[in-house]
Amino acid sequence: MTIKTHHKLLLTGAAGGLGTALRDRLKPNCDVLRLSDKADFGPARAGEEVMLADLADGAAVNAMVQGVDAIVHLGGYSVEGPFEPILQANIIGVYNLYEAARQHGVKRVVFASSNHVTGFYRQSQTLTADMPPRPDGFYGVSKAFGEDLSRFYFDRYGIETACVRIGSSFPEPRDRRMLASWLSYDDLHRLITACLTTPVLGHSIIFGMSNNAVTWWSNEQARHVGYVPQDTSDVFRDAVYARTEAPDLNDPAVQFQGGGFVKAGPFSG
Ligand code: NAI
Ligand code: 15L
Repeated sequence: MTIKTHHKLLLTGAAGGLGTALRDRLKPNCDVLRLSDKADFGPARAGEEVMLADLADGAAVNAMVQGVDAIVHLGGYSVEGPFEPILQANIIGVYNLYEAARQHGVKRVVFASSNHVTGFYRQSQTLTADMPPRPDGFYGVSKAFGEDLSRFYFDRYGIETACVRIGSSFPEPRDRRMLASWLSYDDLHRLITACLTTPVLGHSIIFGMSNNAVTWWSNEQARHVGYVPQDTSDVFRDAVYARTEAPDLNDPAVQFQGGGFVKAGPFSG
């Protein structure tokens, strides 16, 4: 299967954890990989361009998007926290990105949404993509906004988006919760590749998880994307159980899918 379907691909959030993991993995997906972040991460390597931009700066985002064929949008405030920086990066930032995409005719986006859009569902529930959001904080609300905004830009302007509700994408699951939510870096790349290459993407919500035995999510409604995970958290299960305490079933972080995010804050004044 050829995965090079785009000439120039933009990766935002390139200085972050997932951006760093995807930088080399995404090279075969394109001729030129344009990398962006607000933080400096050094010079471009072969086959790359670097354009620093703050997502809250509309003019900078417009320049960042000009000339690319598709966007993998990872940039943003990535945890629960105070509203103001989340507003700037994840709400104004995603608006700036879609406005730039519209103006420059970019037709496909992979948007890093989050499991925290639905963090206030219980760990005993299995979710499908058509269930209503139940965000577990300002961060989850901001990702739900990104999902809604991208749906509007699809319905109105035909910009296709995969909203990937990433679970927990780290080298290994860090705790028992992540045995359900874990997404390996290689599976994340497989998922993004599927979103970039599938002939018709539409506006799709996809749960970003590996092939874990314990799961809270169903991707039955995203079969057209053709994502087939190859990794599983199961190989880490014994080690995670050995180094972690038995869960307190009265703890909201254990009851709800969002884990500790459901009890973070308050962050106001
Ligand atoms: P990260 O925090 O390591 O990276 C985010 C990057 O975005 C950083 O390099 C940061 O400098 C950049 N950024 C923040 N505000 C910005 C702004 N205003 N303008 C430009 N760049 C800005 O996060 P990570 O783990 O790499 O996540 C990447 C994306 O995936 C984020 O959008 C996050 O919300 C999402 N995600 C990640 C999950 C994970 O398990 N790693 C789970 C669910 C969602
Ligand atoms: C997220 O959305 C965060 O970006 C990441 O750092 C993890 O906290 C992840 O969710 C998770 O729920 O484990």
